[in-house]
Amino acid sequence: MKAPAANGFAIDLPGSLAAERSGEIALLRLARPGKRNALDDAMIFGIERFFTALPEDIRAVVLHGEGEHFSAGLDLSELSERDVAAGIAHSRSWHRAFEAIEFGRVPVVAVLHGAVVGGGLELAAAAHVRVAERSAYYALPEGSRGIYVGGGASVRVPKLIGVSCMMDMMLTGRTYGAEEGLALGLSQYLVDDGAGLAKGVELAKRIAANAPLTNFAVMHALPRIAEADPAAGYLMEALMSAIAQGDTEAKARLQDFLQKRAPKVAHK
Ligand code: 1HE
Repeated sequence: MKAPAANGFAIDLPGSLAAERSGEIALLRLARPGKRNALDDAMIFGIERFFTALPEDIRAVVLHGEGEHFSAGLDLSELSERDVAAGIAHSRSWHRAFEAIEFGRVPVVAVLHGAVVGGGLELAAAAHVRVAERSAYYALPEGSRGIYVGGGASVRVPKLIGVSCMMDMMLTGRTYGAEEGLALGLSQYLVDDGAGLAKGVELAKRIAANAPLTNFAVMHALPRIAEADPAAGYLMEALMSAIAQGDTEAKARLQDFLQKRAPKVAHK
């Protein structure tokens, strides 16, 4: 189904995904509450299409879920028919979709509530900033379902909480609540129930106000530098830094500060 033109997106999305525009911000909603936003193939391919075909004027995205839960993860009803080769292809399709988020064109803020489990946590982990409502809880129940993560969790989740915490979640079925998730690094923000979307949009607007080249560097250079050997990392940082400061937008912003037109840095 094509998203209605009134939304400003000419991207084919299934009925289980809903896109909206708020100025320079795009909102993508998991809209399958009857199945607790379980992620089926149509949603995964829709997510990939959405993030690869975002209009040029969109500068940040907010990803959120409809109903009581962010996402119950993989649609388990699709699992039983797959053989090994199809299983590999399926996992790779999730990798492509979530790469389109993590290494896409603009930063993504995920707003989490209720169950953020299995593939739902893998999806959230591909975003750049996570806001959790108090109802959010995190789990990797793949162990108890007799399967293994396939949407990038082995790579992304240890970067947030470490290998040992992820092992514990998968081996023992341990869950974490929203406050624990904040302390561990699963989310960067914790807000009251019902306040997540407004906070997500507020953060996305701040992100959209950055120079695009800075956002590019944070999304694409920072994670690679952090994984590079230090010598290559320092060199890459120096190059990225020089490229960013050479941009006319950086020069204009620095002049604004020197002419006392720009806000000071304050801690509220
Ligand atoms: C589903 C799914 C699903 C719900 N696939 N249909 N994920 C899990 O192991 C989590 C499984 N889900 C749950 O534990 C619970 O559904 C929730 C805690 C998320 C929500 O509970 P609740 O009481 O609000 O809902 P419900 O009654 O359990 O579910 C409502 C409907 O959604 C029901 O269908 P219905 O036709 O009987 O109404 C459920 O069957 C359906 N539903 N979750 C399919 N996941 C790339 S690899 C990633 C690997 C994984 O993600 S493994 C983790 C899978």
